[in-house]
Amino acid sequence: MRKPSIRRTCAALAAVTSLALAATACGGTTKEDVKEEGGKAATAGKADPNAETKKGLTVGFLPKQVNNPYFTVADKGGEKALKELGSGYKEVGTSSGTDTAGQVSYVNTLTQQQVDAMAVSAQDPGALCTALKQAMKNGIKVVTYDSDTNPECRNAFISQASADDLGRTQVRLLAEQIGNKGEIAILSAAQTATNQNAWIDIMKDELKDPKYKDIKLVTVAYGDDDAQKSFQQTQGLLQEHPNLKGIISPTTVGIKAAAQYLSGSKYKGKVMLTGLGTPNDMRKYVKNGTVEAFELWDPAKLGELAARTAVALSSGQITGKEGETFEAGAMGEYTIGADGVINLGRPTVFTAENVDQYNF
Ligand code: RAM
Repeated sequence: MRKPSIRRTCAALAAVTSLALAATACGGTTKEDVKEEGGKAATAGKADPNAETKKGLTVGFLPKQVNNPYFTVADKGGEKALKELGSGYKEVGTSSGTDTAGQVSYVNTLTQQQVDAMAVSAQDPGALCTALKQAMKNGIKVVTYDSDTNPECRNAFISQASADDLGRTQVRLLAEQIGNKGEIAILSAAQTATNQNAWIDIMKDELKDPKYKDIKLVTVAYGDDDAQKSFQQTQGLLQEHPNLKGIISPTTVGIKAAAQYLSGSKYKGKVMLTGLGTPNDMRKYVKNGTVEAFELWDPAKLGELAARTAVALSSGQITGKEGETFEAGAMGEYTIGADGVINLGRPTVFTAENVDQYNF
């Protein structure tokens, strides 16, 4: 993938924005110095946990994909929290989950608009880095949520749950459903997605455990978080692997499309499906016997934590360094972990017994 050079991006920035901002973004005087520390971007200066929470800030949300119901819920959580905190919210983004160039240009737009902070879910770990570093040079706080960039390209990452936990639990769920035996496949999102790739690496590691010696991962397919492509990929998986016993789809778009395909096919209830889905999308497939169990975190809480972290960073209460703590309203206190990662909590497993208790 072609990454924009600093010169090209700066020339583009100068062409569309005020000269002062372009000069700042391209190496002129900056509001604050950003230095790399411990593999992540941390702003110079010390955190003041007692600093007043600033009001009237603008936080821009840039999800992986705007028309994805998962991000609609997540970003609404961010909007609600910002309202409570007396700050403003805006959302920009691409409708395709594989439009990294589009994401780069939205980062630049938010920088030009001089937002105070941005919350970004990255389609690719490296592609946004130049643009995000320019944003930080302009004093804009950058948090990633859901899908990270390289750590030095943001101040903090709001992780939905530990990647380790998510990768291993999805394998355990499927292994149980297929009696620890048979061929399995993974139906992922975009091939570059940081979050899915992190989970898939852990799944492969989990599968090395001798207790899974009779399970064989035959392939990883990519549906790009596009419903139609994910549906077709599921169909293809079953045609190419007639002995397939189960599919893990760690994406809300993928698991829904796979469930839709299985539920209308002869494989319903025979080929097991698990992964990450929303209760609202999956309810009918759990009830009609296509799916036994799947998992997810509360996306609204993820968006809320991203917003609250962005405001805490902008208020100087935290800088993104490991060990700093901050109050996230009713969500309680959070501590920043290694590499600026903040974990939301543990995922919930949904089955026919509890799926009706959730509405997202
Ligand atoms: C999709 C996206 C998102 C992921 C969820 C589980 O909506 O790929 O990044 O976290 O699924």
